Amino acid sequence: MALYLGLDASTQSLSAIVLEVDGATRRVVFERSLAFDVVAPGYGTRHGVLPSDDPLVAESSPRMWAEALDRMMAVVARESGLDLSRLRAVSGSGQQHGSVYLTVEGLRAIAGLDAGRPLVDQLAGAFSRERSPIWMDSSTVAECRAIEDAVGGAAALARLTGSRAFERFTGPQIRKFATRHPEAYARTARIHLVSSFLASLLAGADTPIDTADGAGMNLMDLARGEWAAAALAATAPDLASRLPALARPWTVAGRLAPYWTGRYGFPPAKAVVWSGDNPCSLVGTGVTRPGRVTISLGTSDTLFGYLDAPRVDPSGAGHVFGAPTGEWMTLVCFKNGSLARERVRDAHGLDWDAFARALGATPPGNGGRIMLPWFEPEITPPVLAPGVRRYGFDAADAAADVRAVVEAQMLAMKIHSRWMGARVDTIHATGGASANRAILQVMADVFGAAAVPLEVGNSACLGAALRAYHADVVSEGHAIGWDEVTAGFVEPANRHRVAPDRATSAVYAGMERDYAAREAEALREESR
Ligand code: XUL
Repeated sequence: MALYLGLDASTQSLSAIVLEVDGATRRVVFERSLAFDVVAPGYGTRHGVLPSDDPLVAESSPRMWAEALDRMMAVVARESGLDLSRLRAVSGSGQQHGSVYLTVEGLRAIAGLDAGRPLVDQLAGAFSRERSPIWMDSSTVAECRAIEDAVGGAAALARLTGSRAFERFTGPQIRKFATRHPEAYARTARIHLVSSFLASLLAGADTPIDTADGAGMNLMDLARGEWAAAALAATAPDLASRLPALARPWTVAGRLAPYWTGRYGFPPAKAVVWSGDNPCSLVGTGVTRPGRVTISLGTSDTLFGYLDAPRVDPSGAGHVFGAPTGEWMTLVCFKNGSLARERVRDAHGLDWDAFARALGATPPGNGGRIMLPWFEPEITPPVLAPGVRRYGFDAADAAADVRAVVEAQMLAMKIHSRWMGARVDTIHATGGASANRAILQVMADVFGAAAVPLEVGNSACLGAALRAYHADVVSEGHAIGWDEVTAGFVEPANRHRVAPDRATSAVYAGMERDYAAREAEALREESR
């Protein structure tokens, strides 16, 4: 019986899932989550993000991520009760786009970790930048334009890398760092993604970026899976020498380093390259062929699907990333996801049950009341000056507010995913809020498609563990299809399936036009 460990470094927490695979017997045997704010309060993050005076800046601490990884490995070793000698491979999932800046000393420290001392104590002088920019950052508008101009425009950059320049993508963030802090950039020996940084700590070596997460940088040639020289030149001087190699998502980068075997008794299991949380979620929700779409309701809300060719979004709103299967995936990301739902819940002193009851007590369509839920700067559509707009009601009306935020999120997802051209009959729903049936009903009605939650809630972490399993089998020289990899793990919880209501879907079809019109009007005002 083999064990596989998947880790997930998301915005707010570090999670672990261990799978047991024995022929057709497959089950999750361990699951745990550690919230950064709770287990590492000394770093001062709120919901995993460091405080900042500038609302456009969002950063976190790479040191905190390393400490949380160390804590989680201790928990898996000491509290899971599993016979870890059966652990064959480990992989992981990281919040996308965020970057980690290492010095030469940092690379040396990673290669020589001492099992006798805590990991984080060995990272003194390891970073040329103590605060890592993360996906919630929108402070690089000027850098985005400069990069697009240098490669021949937004459409040219999208054709090359899969996306026009986006503020949170790694390339624009690197450009900002290199131009504003040239001395610190000069001291930077390696720039990793969150995923490849944590993978490097596990392997005790400088580990490649996988081509799925690499596509979220505005730096990779999407079709070839190689660094795109024109994009690198448009971003920062001598960037090629500062980036790790790119590798296919099932690459075994090495073995768990002596730090993990010596300190916690792990076996030298295969250390598989990590990937981004959305690519991992693609696998963890079983969307490994066309015709299925996932909506993930996490810190960000994302909608994604599988693609068998690298077609890009002509409207410029969406992205195309690599998929862990070696093909591609489409994605649209909304920053005002769970934090917006929580803001409304908290503003009215509700818990999630009361939130669901408020949804149930209000009519679909909300009697024409509409909200644009831009509590934070928004990614889709791009909104830099946050501000919630309410039409036909005010913030004091709790029930209307609850329905308005959920309807707005679902309508925006429907409108901004049209370019994917996906015929949706079933939506696989994942993330914390997918357990809320009232929210799933709005999703089903807006899309006119059934919404089904999955048995395992943390699909990114599950996907990471499944990728460890896949890489282990492939590295032994055996072929294995993705349906076989995911069988028994990504089953939709059909007893919780929510069917769309035809009459309600008709109400939302009309409302879609009104919502799009309100959104367009607000964007015009913002650009004035
Ligand atoms: C995707 C994105 C977010 C982060 C969240 O493009 O920015 O979904 O990956 O962790």
